[in-house]
Amino acid sequence: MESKKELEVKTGLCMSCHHETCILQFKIRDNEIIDVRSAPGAPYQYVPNQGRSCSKAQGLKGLRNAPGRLNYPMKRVGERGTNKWEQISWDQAFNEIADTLRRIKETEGPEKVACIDGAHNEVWATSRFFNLFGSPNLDGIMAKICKGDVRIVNSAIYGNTIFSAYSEPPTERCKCVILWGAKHSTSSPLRWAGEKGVKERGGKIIIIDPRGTDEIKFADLWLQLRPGTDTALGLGLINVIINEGLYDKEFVEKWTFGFDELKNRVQQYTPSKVAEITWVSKEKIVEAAKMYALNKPGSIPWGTRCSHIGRNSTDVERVRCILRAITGNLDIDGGDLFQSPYPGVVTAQELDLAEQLPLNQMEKALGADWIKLKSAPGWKLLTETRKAGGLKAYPSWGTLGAAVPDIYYSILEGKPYKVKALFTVGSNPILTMADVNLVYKAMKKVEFSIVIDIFMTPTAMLGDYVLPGTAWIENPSIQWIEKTEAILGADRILPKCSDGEYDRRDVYDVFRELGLRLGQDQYWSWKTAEEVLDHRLERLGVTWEEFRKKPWATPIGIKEKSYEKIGFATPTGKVELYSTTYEKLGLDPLPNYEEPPESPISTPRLAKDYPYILITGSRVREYLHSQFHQIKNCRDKHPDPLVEIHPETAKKLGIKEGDWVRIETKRGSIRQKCKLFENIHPIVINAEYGFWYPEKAGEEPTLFGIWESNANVLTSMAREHCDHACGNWYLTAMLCKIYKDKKL
Ligand SMILES: Nc1nc2c(c(=O)[nH]1)N[C@H]1C(S)=C(S)[C@@H](COP(=O)(O)OP(=O)(O)OC[C@H]3O[C@@H](n4cnc5c(=O)[nH]c(N)nc54)[C@H](O)[C@@H]3O)O[C@H]1N2
Ligand SMILES: Nc1nc2c(c(=O)[nH]1)N[C@H]1C(S)=C(S)[C@@H](COP(=O)(O)OP(=O)(O)OC[C@H]3O[C@@H](n4cnc5c(=O)[nH]c(N)nc54)[C@H](O)[C@@H]3O)O[C@H]1N2
Ligand SMILES: [Mo]
Repeated sequence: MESKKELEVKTGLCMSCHHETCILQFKIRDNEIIDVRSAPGAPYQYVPNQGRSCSKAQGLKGLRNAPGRLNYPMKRVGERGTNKWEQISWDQAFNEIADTLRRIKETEGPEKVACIDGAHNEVWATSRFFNLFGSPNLDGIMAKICKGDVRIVNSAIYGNTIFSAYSEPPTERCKCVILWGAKHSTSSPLRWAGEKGVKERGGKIIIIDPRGTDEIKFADLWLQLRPGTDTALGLGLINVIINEGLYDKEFVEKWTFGFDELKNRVQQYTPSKVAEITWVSKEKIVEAAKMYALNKPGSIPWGTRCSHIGRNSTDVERVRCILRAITGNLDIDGGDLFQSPYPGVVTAQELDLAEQLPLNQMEKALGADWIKLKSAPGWKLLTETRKAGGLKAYPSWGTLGAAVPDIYYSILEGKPYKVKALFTVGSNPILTMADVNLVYKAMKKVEFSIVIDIFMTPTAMLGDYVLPGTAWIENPSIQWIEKTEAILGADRILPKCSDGEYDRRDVYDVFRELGLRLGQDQYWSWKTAEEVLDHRLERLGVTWEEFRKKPWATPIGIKEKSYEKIGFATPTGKVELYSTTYEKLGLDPLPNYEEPPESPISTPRLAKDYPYILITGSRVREYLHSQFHQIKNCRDKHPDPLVEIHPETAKKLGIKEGDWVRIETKRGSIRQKCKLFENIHPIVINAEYGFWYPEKAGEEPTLFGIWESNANVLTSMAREHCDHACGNWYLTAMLCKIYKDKKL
């Protein structure tokens, strides 16, 4: 039947990969997206000039009316997890939630309200609310194991964050890229296009990955390391670069602190010792060190996988920081540029009002005693030095927070106090957080639970109030590519509600309404997300209405070597190879290698029963974490969760391609379908993560099949497994066993 409504064409920024910034053109009729492609002429396109877009972008066509979308606020009427709800008005939801929060704040203290935050567009709005409310117990996935840890380590070592932690591809001058725990052909197609360009211009590509992915076809060198041994490898590379005199002497002399101490430390990491630890041959270690040090400028972008290896996670970024600095690749065009504060737009960090959280409340953050770099003690030190260094106050979002494991443990154990109310905003921790058993028990036990999502997820199933959010294509936002001063915008491609149909709200609206009811009136004067954007664009002299019509500003070039003017915003004013900040916090001032919490070496007895090494989380094209599994177009392309197993291993265990395989760790077992894969070490297996079955029953005990194939049944949040500086939990590089599943 021909629709009555006119065809509309809209352009907006895609957020389907978190950090990516493809600009898409949508054709819309009658509030349905009927076509999605890269916007012609836009600076950021999936495959430049071909008009193509990826499977997730295609999946957006079905997002508005997909099965399981939340349309109205709901309040639980049955027991938790029984899937019995009543539809309520937003006013009722806001009033009841605000009353409970007020009571907890007044009788028990604001820190008893906690929040797990995801990667929605308006993360600053949740921070703003919590900072004003007085609770330091806001944290989440992105703040910790997805960039937050990298930002904070960079800040301690450099006083600033490198830019290639974000989605920018390397610039034209780049001659060498190290893809280190990063599979950009899947996770960041934009970056990968730029990285292939480096190769086409005669540059080098080095891959550090236990699996040989599509990227190895382009690689000059592939270091197939044992999972979780990255810090040792990095220290080995530094050893070669220093001992063979391949470092940038002038930069080291003038701009670094602690070179002699570093030199001393890396002496124990000889290529042969590192070869023993990592399984990479010593020849390859030497070759990689030379290739990176001699093909300048070179870039080491961030790769997430190393943030997930548990105790030793953040030292991987520390060795990467040091490598960039001692080779003189820091803040130069073609190397790793710093972000530079651009006065044009009001940043998310300016909006989150970190200064409003009183220090005595900040100090109550759960886990502040053991994640020192990532909580009040580290925040105080870094803020002071950044201010003294002339940079803006340190942003709280992504850099300050509670230890997520402690939020869940606090609910279960009441120590050091009991969290009474828990928000989960734009996150699906039952699928994406480590140790699902723990998260599940805490979500069942917490006194009061509010979930804001766009779908009825397994996590939402355990809420008391479930509030329907707008997806990013239904809410407006800007993203700002700092170094090149490009600003990209994402309009509301579809309305949040229309003609009485649906009643979804932006995350901003929700926290504003709660803020207004809790005495925060003066801080929520912008009535809508659009008014916030007017404010954020004010200094540029454009309104959101004007900006949204051409939602990208042309990049205007690159600025390098900012340190020549302002130095480094660290206590010594230099790149701290030896970190005085770590030292003051009682942490090791130099990076050091620790075995993964579970490995054939650290836990040999466990390895007898669990002889394989499990890695999880390598991205797949059709899904964004736990998202898009209910979107037909994506699910049809990728119907089952897949585990990659080496053919020799599979043969030994009587497993064939397509067989269901049971994967078991000390914490539980799941099943996934075998995909034979040559380019993986025979004792390493790679399990997909984020997989659930939205078509199965939502109520307990099924909970949309979360116990069946969800890799985070296997992972851990035990404190002793978590990173000692930032608290990253343990998602990959652990011991497991595998066997053919008996069930069909
Ligand atoms: N399609 C799609 N794209 C996405 C996402 C998504 O879910 N789907 N998620 C987005 C988000 S939030 C993130 S954080 C990024 C992540 O994207 P990337 O940073 O590219 O990370 P991954 O794809 O998770 O893993 C990269 C590689 O690390 C390897 N690896 C596993 N264990 C180790 C190890 O111990 N050491 C080393 N050196 N390598 C190891 C894996 O084999 C894999 O090839 O992707 C973003 N883009
Ligand atoms: N084992 C293992 N675990 C991992 C990883 C791994 O590699 N291995 N990767 C980790 C990483 S890097 C990341 S970033 C995390 C991701 O962890 P999460 O952020 O929890 O991941 P998502 O599945 O993307 O969940 C987002 C939720 O928000 C909802 N949502 C989407 N858009 C919006 C919106 O605009 N507004 C609102 N209100 N809701 C929205 C979605 O429906 C979905 O339920 O997972 C981490 N967990
Ligand atoms: Mo992430």
